[in-house]
Amino acid sequence: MSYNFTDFLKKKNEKNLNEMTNQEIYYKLLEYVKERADEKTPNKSKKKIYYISAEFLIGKLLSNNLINLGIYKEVREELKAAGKNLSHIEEIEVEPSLGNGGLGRLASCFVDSMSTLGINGEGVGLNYHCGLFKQIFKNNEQTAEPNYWIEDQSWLRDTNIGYEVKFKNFSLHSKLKRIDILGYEKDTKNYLNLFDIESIDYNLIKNGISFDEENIEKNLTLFLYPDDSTKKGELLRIYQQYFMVSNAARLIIAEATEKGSNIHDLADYAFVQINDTHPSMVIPELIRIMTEEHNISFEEATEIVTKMTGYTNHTILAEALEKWPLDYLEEVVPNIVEIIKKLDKVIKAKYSDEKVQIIDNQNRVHMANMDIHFSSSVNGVAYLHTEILKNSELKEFYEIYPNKFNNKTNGITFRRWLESCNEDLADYLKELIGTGYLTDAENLKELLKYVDDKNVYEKLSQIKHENKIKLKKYLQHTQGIVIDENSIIDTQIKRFHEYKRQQMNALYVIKKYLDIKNGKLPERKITVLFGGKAAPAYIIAQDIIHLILCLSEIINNDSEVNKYLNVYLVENYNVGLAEKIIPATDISEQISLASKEASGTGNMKFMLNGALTLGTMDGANVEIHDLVGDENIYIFGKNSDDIIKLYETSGYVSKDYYKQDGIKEVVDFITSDKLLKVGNKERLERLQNELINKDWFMTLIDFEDYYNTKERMFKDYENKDLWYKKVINNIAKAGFFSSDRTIAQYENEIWKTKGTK
Ligand code: 26V
Repeated sequence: MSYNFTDFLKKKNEKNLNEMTNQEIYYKLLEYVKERADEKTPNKSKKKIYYISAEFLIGKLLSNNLINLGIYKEVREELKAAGKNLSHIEEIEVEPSLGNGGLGRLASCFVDSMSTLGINGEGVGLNYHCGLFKQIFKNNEQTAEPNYWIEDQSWLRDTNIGYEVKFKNFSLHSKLKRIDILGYEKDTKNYLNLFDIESIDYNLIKNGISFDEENIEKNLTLFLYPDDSTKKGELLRIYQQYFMVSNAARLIIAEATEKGSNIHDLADYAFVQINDTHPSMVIPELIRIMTEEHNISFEEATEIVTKMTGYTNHTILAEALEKWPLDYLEEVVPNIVEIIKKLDKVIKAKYSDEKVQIIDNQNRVHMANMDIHFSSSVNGVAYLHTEILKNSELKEFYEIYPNKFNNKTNGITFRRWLESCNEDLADYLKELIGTGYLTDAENLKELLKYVDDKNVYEKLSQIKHENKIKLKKYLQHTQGIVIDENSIIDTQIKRFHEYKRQQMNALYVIKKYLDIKNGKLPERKITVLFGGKAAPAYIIAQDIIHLILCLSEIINNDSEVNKYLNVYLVENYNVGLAEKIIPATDISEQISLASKEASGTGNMKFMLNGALTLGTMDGANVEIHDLVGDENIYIFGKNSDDIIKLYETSGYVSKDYYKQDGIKEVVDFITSDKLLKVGNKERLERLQNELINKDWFMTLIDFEDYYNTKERMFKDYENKDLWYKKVINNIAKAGFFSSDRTIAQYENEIWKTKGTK
């Protein structure tokens, strides 16, 4: 029997709502949602999916869970009647920080979609106590603090499931914690399984996020991805990864055995999706357990494991593909090393090509290579990305295994990235086209019938304006940033990386600043928003952050300029901030160097929320372009074929571009007196030098085209009818990017769990 929140409080003999603080209400809502979730039964099928991932960037869960339970508006009304505001209560929730960026957010969208589609599929990962660092700006630089997100009461549920994990010199006992993953209006649910240890010791943390990296028994799940620029950091990461997959393997075998598996038939009971190479050791670990504990031959175990695993590649950057030194693995998990060596021997006997070997001639283990040989599916995350894997990065593998390679273009959950984050737009869409798009996103296409309707343009522009006001209030209250709701909002939010080219956007800001100083004024004020963290060991990315913070200081305080241009880098960008910034944005910056961004998923979120894309032909931008057509997207820059050729021929010389008119003065400004006055000389000089003399990610090659295309965008923005016609086209075509579509493809083409009994 369904009962509302007030009934729940009565049953528990709680105070009346109007006597409770927001904090108390939040905790009671947490209990209430958990109790309602208990009414749901687990998804069932003989075969179960284990989506193993080192990251799940789940975001806050309260409003999403209320939406999925179908009671968001009901609860809000109950609170309102008692004089309480649900959005204030949502603010109290601390956001878990179990991911870096796109990879972890994707995993979270996927577990939502698996539940919504009624697929028996769960996430498996680690419960990092301090997660990814909290970013704090001091003196125009990024500093890092631990993010203590776990409170006494949280979405985590304790279980009595735990396993012994053996390392070379000691063992650790794990403890499984779970978070309910409720499908959208479903009677069933799945779990996100997060393994942890009980002996975590916060006292190991010293200054900022530095900590005793050697005390594995007390630090294993303390932080997400510690610094891997040092040996100690790399070893800790190997400990984490093995701990994650060893537990996953135990869980898989326990659940399959419970259902009647004799392990020889394990592939009928389980399929493991390996999210990037972080969980790759699950392959040798499963083989080890089968051979050592279940009396299965190495050959048979290898065959079973190959059948029951699939590998997803999320990056083309060679430096980001994990290669663990064999002696590091020896130091941590010697039992696995024996299996990896055997697998390597199998491959060396078959293939002489050095590029496809698991262990290279420097004794490093190429985790992706092991995955490709010993899993049954290899997928990229957008059309272009998969093509580049097949034809260039992983060409030698594609020649051996043409049938293993497949594409699964990423997606996003519309429950969070529309229903929850942009309620006004979602309500308006329902008014126009009904609720069908909630369960079949392709129904958004029905919007096309309004493509010439000026009343719709007007309403969409009002909603955008309201969202800008909401963002303004939020940023003013939380960060002391006051944006102008009448300005055009131009946003780049994502991890800081040279290939994503935030530095190109910063150069644009400099040029605009110089334009304004020279009397060339924009028609409307422009607000450039940045958000993102940089890996603490990634110096150039820190320098780019520094440049942007310095530019904000100069520009926002210059009364001649700040009427026309504002620049802000929001602090500690996370899922919650994305949910507020995206609905308020007009221009979505997706400006990576073509061929380098595997997919991007922010691009999809912006499109769905009525922003237009300014982008290169990279990642999923290519598919956005295909769907909306040339006239509804602003594409600039060199294409991926040209860029790949330039790398092959070492044909890019940044200095040649630097010397051009219009670029030199912009790059020179980085070390101008104005900037040096507010900035750090060493950082600014290093960044400028990098741009002039190296520029590995070719910032300058696309600068002119970028500038001109952005100018064209600003001009088009002034023509409301033209702009909003494009906006409608974008929203209407966004259905393809629902993660429900992506997950349905994984299910139909790889996993095939449905109907297994
Ligand atoms: C890892 C590293 C490790 C150290 C060196 C620098 C570096 C740079 C990139 C990475 C990538 C990690 C994997 C990742 O997050 N990939 C992202 O996955 C998203 C979901 O598929 C996708 O949308 C993004 O394009 C892709 O960058």
